[in-house]
Amino acid sequence: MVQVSFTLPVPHDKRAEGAAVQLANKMGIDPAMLVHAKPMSDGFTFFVVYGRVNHLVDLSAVQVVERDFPLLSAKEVNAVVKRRLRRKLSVVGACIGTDAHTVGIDAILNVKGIAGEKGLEYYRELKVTNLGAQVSVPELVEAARVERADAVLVSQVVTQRDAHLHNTREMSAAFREAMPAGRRPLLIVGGPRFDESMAGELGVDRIFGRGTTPGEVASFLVHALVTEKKAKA
Ligand code: B12
Repeated sequence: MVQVSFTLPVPHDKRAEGAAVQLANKMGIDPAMLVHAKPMSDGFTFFVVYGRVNHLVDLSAVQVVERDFPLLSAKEVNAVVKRRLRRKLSVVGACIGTDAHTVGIDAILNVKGIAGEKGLEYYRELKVTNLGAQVSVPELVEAARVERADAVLVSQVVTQRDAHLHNTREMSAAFREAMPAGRRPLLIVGGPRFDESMAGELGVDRIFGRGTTPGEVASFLVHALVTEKKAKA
């Protein structure tokens, strides 16, 4: 049984309710029950429809990016950085392009964090520079250079006309042009509508999606910059 909601460009009346059920049937919901209808503004109605769907899903065909690094506590992250890196790990974060949605990157970086977890500023061995909203790519590259960034964290929430993809490609190309391979910071992007499997295609090291916690990001930083790097050396 599923429940879906949508808005149709029709004024609210019995005919509109019938249209909502008809649409639900065409979506494969059968029988479909209209459980809520509300006029939104002139000529628009919001609907909630509940019913049975007869399609099957194939779980084995679903592809996801699994976490391939251990989840560490803040104490463990600090201990590994201190012992193995012997200096603070520098992180520079920003929303790039015209994007002003800072809540996501702030959730990861600011002390207050999210979902009961403190953000990266809380980690004693991490040095965080949060550039905020609408940062241009040249500004970001320059800040990364000045701060000797080990990692650059970029947030992209607006996806209209694939802005998040264009901006990410522009950002990764700019870092590749400005810095030689061994000196380039780890490039991480995040936002609710990214496809986490596109990292390679976009030229970044990792993509984090909806519901990411600061602890996951800190653990990945340690894995990629300390544990894995030492193993390769
Ligand atoms: C708050 C908000 C705003 C605020 C932003 C305030 C601020 N300082 O951030 C204001 C009012 C300014 C705003 C403006 C606009 N907004 Co707005 N906004 C929202 C809203 C309601 C919530 C976003 C949010 O804060 N989520 C909470 C955070 C915690 O979640 P998150 O961003 O997903 O972040 C998590 C993960 O994605 C991940 N993550 C995110 N970034 C990163 C980065 C890294 C490095 C990592 C590791 C992880 C990570 O970790 C976070 C924590 O788990 C959404 C709708 C919604 N409910 O999502 C619309 C929404 C994002 N906005 C939208 C739009 C269209 C706009 C405007 C264009 C509206 C307009 N016409 O003016 C403007 C654009 C302004 C601009 N220049 O960017 C659309 C975007 C559509 C799209 N997909 O392109 C949305 C989806 C609303 C909608 N349904 O249409 N908005």
